Amino acid sequence: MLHAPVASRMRKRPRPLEPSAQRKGEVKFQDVRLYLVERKMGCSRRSFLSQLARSKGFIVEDVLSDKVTHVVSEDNDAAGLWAWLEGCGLKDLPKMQVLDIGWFTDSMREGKPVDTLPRLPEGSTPTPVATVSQYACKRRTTTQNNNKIFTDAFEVLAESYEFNEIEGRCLAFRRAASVLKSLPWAVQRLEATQDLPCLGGHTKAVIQDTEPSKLCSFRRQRSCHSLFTSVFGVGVKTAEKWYRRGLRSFRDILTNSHVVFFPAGFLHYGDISRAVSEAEARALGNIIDEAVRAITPDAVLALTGGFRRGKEFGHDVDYLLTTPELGKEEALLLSVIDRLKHQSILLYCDYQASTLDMDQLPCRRFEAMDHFAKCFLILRLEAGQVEGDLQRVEGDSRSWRAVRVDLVSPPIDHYAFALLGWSGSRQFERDLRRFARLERKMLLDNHALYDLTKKEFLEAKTEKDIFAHLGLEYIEPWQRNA
Ligand code: DCT
Ligand code: MG
Repeated sequence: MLHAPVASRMRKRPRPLEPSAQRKGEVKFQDVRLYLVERKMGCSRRSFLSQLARSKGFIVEDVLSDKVTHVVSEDNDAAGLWAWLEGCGLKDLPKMQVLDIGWFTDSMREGKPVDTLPRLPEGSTPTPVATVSQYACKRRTTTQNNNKIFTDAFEVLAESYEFNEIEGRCLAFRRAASVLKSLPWAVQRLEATQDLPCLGGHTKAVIQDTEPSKLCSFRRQRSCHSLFTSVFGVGVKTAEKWYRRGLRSFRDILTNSHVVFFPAGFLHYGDISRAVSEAEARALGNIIDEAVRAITPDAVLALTGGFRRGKEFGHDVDYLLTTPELGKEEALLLSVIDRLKHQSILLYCDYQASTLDMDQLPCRRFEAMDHFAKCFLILRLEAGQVEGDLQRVEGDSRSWRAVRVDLVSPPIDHYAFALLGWSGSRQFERDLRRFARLERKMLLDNHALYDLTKKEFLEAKTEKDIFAHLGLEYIEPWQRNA
């Protein structure tokens, strides 16, 4: 990522490349003229990369002039790089693409210039930052993340703080990541983040100064943490306990005599730790739909979770299931489980009966599970049922894989709240609840919306009704990837 050199040191003139290395390849891209910044990249790497680009049909300029269309730099901090570029006396700088080495390597791999992210114009930002809300539920966030390089770093740190129970910092990095995910442009200079909400000193320091080495130990801890929690049934606490005991791998756990807890997830670990594709989710939807229709033809079955938000991959498939007739939903869920069992595709089932009690509502703890009847399943999915191929590791010759499925059964009068809650993302939900509480004096959860001023529950048949009660513009599910 980006380091902080002294801008003045960058004023050094780039050493010209060996003329003999020039113009050997045939030019394929007349409109693209690259310039590689030597600073940090070094002379020999610059020379090597220039030859590579030329062999792939790119024009590479040795000298930075107004002819250049794409400036590529490696490991330079944005602020220093821009200060240097501004000092080069270029007329056409505003038109140039100023890009990180990632764009260059992607382009070399594809053998053509890959699309660039929207460029951040000098001194201004394409979306007025003043209009970016501190609440994710007032932002529209699609699955296209223009700032992955930063949001990944923030999420590594957030998980690390969560792991170490430093809640405030964890939340701060989550919120900052969520703000950057919503931007339709890529942050290329720290100054561009100046007026954005939720970006405090710590997060800005990461943007300015993230060095791979700093993230290394966090990553190591995180990789164990998510390795353990990826086992279905292992919560954060257990993962943490194992990590603190010095356990770093599954072999460590399986051979450690102190570990008595042996969750069901190990049964199909290889399969359920692998992402589920959209095609696989669709195939499972068909299977569940068929089972549901055979029992209750007019039942309501809805896809929720990440796939409803348009994600291409997820860790599980989430469905809501209910009946138009109030009070029949729990029996339907049990019958569906039975049917899946008879079809021999039920590999694992953890059923939780409803504990819904209106007197206990509204619940103030979001991270706690809701009270609806639900089951956490592992289902067997046959390759023949999926359009395309199954997600599997190379060399796996089985004709099926195991997939995690959550089926949640709210009564129809709570359906809209359950749909909104289970559609996520988690950050979107957290901010909806925070917004409701702080801005509207209302309590929202997966079951209901309670108006603290009027001291009454507000009814809703659809998600739109809930947004309307909250006085929020409706946000489509595919815009909730906060
Ligand atoms: N949820 C909830 N209450 C919880 C946990 C989660 O209401 N205690 C909501 C938030 C997201 C949704 O349920 C689905 O959860 P996941 O499957 O964990 O998230 P996802 O967005 O579907 O992500 P993935 O694609 O990884 O499955
Ligand atoms: Mg999910």
